[in-house]
Amino acid sequence: MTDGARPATDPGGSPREAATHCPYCALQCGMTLRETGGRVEVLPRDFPTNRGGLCQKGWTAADLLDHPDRLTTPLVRDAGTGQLRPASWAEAMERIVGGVRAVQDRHGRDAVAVFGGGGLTNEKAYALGKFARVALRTRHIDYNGRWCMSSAAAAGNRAFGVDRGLPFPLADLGRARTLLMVGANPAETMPPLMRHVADQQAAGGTLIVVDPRATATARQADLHLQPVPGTDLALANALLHIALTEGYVDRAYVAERTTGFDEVRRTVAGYWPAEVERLTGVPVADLETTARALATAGGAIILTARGAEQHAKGVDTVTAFINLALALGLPGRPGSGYGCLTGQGNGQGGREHGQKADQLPGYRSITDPAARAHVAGVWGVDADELPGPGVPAYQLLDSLGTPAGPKALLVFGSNPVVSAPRAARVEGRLRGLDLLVVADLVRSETAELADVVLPTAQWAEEDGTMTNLEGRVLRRRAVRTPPPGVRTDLAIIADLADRLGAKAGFGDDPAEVFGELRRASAGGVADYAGVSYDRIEAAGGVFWPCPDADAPDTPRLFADAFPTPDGRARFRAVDHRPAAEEVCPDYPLRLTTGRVLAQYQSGAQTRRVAALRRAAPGAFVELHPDLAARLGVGDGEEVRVTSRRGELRAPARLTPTIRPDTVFAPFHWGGAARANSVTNDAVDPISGMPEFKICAVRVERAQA
Ligand SMILES: Nc1nc2c(c(=O)[nH]1)N[C@H]1C(S)=C(S)[C@@H](COP(=O)(O)OP(=O)(O)OC[C@H]3O[C@@H](n4cnc5c(=O)[nH]c(N)nc54)[C@H](O)[C@@H]3O)O[C@H]1N2
Ligand SMILES: Nc1nc2c(c(=O)[nH]1)N[C@H]1C(S)=C(S)[C@@H](COP(=O)(O)OP(=O)(O)OC[C@H]3O[C@@H](n4cnc5c(=O)[nH]c(N)nc54)[C@H](O)[C@@H]3O)O[C@H]1N2
Ligand code: SF4
Ligand SMILES: [Mo]
Repeated sequence: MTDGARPATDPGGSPREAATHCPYCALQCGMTLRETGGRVEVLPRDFPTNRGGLCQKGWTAADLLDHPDRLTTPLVRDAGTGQLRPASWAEAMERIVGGVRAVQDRHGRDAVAVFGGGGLTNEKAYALGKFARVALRTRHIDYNGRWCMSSAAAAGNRAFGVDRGLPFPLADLGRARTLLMVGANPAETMPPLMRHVADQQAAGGTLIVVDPRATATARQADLHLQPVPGTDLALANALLHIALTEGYVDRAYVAERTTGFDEVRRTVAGYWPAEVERLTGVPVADLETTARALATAGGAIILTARGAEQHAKGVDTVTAFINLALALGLPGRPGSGYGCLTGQGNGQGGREHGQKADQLPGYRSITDPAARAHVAGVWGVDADELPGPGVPAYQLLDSLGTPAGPKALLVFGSNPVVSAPRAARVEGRLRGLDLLVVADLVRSETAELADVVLPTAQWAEEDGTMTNLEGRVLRRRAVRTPPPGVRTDLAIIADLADRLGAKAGFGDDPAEVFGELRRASAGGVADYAGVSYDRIEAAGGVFWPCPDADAPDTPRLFADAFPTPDGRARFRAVDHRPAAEEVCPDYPLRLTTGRVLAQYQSGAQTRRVAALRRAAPGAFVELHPDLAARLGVGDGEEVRVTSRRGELRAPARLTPTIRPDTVFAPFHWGGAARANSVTNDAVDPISGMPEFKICAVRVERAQA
């Protein structure tokens, strides 16, 4: 049996239960799966992040297990008909191995690329990174976390010397006297998280939300700042400007625990609140109230999420909020700090163990000779054989099939045809490949383009670990085995490595792979050496770094020092700059994109769940009624949103909750309603994060 899954119950047999976590977002809500007579039921389970709560997506997660759309056999593209047709595993694997060999013989090793996902377990992310480096021996691997966490990760590393989304347990939110959420809408993206916010407000704390839309989260806030998209950096600098003029800066903390404040002080001196009001649209009085609430309430937490981060200046924007937090002496204080809300189920662990272009397990750098030697030792290969760094996700996808770019791509856990920026261009690149392989549960829009599709197991059918938004390593547990014909990702990777003649061993047992991951991560920043399945089970999760099986784990970072060479956090002066694409007479409006409660990401999974489809049946374009009146658009009428890259069509949804100069579209749908046909592929120069959250568009009635 593969993957440590337990045998399925006999129909009518006694129920089998597994204590596990939701397959979707980084909150990783606790749930119990109960299988009775072949049917799997989701029951909420009390866990410190969700406290017994689940959102609609979690409640319905088991609906995909026996769904008619589920893939249960490999598919290969038929040379005659050009269509995907069922095939045996042997045929599918031979087709892949033959294709990989042909491409590499002709164009070299780097001509094959791998694209991973932040939903993969730690074991799978680790195996995939190892597979690229030692089985394919290509430098080209990156993953969808680049769309998600890369800007906050880069800013965190730069300032603190470590990238753990929340450097404290989520429950600390309940203790924050002031909570500032910038570009985060957890009421829709992580609903049970709002229980901690409710605690915070019930204890007399203040919630301040920064969002161009009055979201469900913003409506719960004591103060909502509604800036022009793409102006958060200036807003943060203005808050620090006010903190300086009002004498709120924690001088002792700055002197003892940080470096580089002088330059930041000089820079923010130029951010006069009145000027920043003109740029952001946020009144000076609200800026002052916010600065005061952060500085004088006796503790504050500042959180960013994708609204602030998915910009071509996302790293600097996060840095501006970190500067503010440091100046107020927040990081490392109980009930205070800066954190970023990680998005995908294993968004945190997925960025630690080697599926990132420049990274080896344990958050090690692939260019560091000592890191290469350590990991090569664990893998039993020569360090000189390991490739160097690849390129970030968009650069990789945009190079596919071009003369210098890879000619083959293997995708595990992403649906870039819907979720990549400037998606029509990416789709074209994928179509130009010699070989596209997609491992998925369903025929996603990306699988539809593949030469080979491999059916993979779902969360309820596999064991492993996930690292949630708090940096807490959790156990995913199988309640049943995969259906006949379906293999786990680990088994697929191991089989491919074997067929490709890899020197290093690849196992399909998650516990064994985790044991190897522990050794590979030992001594790294994200050190898992002291984490074991047993310890996770006994403690209900283990916070990394955890180098020692006999020593405590690390729920809170930075109490005494930062993991930088001198132990101090680093300020860095950053300046506002305009979005990569500004509005102009031809494209006079700003488009921003994001999420709705009942759909997840590219929608490949959740669009197939009937209850979620009923709750959120299709795309829409949010318009302010004043803007709609000017455009002559009625509620529900189809509109066309056009940018320099393409267009999307969807019904207008009129709401006074959005700024009149901005329109919003969710990105969960493909086809004519695909938001990413319109978005800009400008990327942050440091992180490679695309500018999903702002581009210039024109909106008109589709039937005009
Ligand atoms: N229902 C649901 N939940 C999810 C997901 C999902 O797809 N669906 N995905 C998961 C993942 S991977 C992620 S990354 C998280 C994302 O979680 P969030 O970051 O909370 O989600 P988004 O909707 O992308 O963006 C949040 C808000 O940013 C605002 N925004 C847009 N532009 C700007 C701007 O320039 N400045 C500011 N301050 N705000 C702006 C939007 O109006 C939006 O309300 O959600 C996770 N949870
Ligand atoms: N316009 C716009 N675009 C965005 C964003 C935005 O805010 N606006 N947000 C970006 C962000 S933050 C993210 S995270 C990305 C996400 O976008 P994607 O990377 O497309 O994420 P998913 O839709 O979760 O894709 C996961 C795919 O893998 C499959 N899958 C699920 N679990 C597994 C598994 O264990 N193994 C394998 N092999 N397959 C599996 C699913 O069925 C699905 O087809 O989208 C980004 N795109
Ligand atoms: S909030 Fe996230 S982890 Fe919790 S049930 Fe919903 S999707 Fe699942
Ligand atoms: Mo994400």
